Amino acid sequence: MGSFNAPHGNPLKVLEQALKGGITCFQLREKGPAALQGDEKLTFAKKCQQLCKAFGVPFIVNDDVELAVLIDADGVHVGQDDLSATLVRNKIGDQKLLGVSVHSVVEATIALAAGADYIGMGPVYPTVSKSDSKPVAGTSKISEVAAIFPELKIVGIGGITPTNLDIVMKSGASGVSVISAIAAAKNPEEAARLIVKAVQHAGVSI
Ligand code: TZP
Ligand code: MG
Repeated sequence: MGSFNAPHGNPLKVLEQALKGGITCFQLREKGPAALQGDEKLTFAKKCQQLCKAFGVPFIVNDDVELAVLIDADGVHVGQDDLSATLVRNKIGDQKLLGVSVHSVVEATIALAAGADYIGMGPVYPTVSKSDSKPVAGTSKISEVAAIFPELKIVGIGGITPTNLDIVMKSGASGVSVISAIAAAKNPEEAARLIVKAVQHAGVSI
């Protein structure tokens, strides 16, 4: 999430509640017209990082490699239109997590060769959180990539909720990534708890 994704409250409070609810990773996605800039972004990022540290949860920065290196984040996530994954890997070294958004087997192959630790795939369902998102992809590409790279960690994204994630996990995803299902929930802690529970349940029944 970014600071603008929390319609019902303070974004830091929302992050804290999500962490209490059991999220296992956090990605700061501070981009678009409402994004904080400069020092404000830096301060917000550091506060998010501190919260994540307190809960022992990895803190990943979307797109902004300089920021990630500056504050020693746990990782960086890039899309196909951002800095190339190879370049990012060279900049961050081999101790940080590298996530790459992909939409095909070819892109997944390239991401893996560049040293991606995980890939994001979507949008699985329609999303309100990304204005320039690609067409809805469903789960077929996730299944394809998972069949070819069974060890690769795939994270499904886009319109995911506790009630529609089962098929995403059963298609071969290792996890799911959400913005609005938690950040726009009236009770983010409970929303996170429900998602974690649904993911664990889906994992068990594979
Ligand atoms: N990439 C594909 S969909 C998406 C991103 C960043 C947004 C996901 O947000 P939500 O609210 O969980 O649909
Ligand atoms: Mg990006």
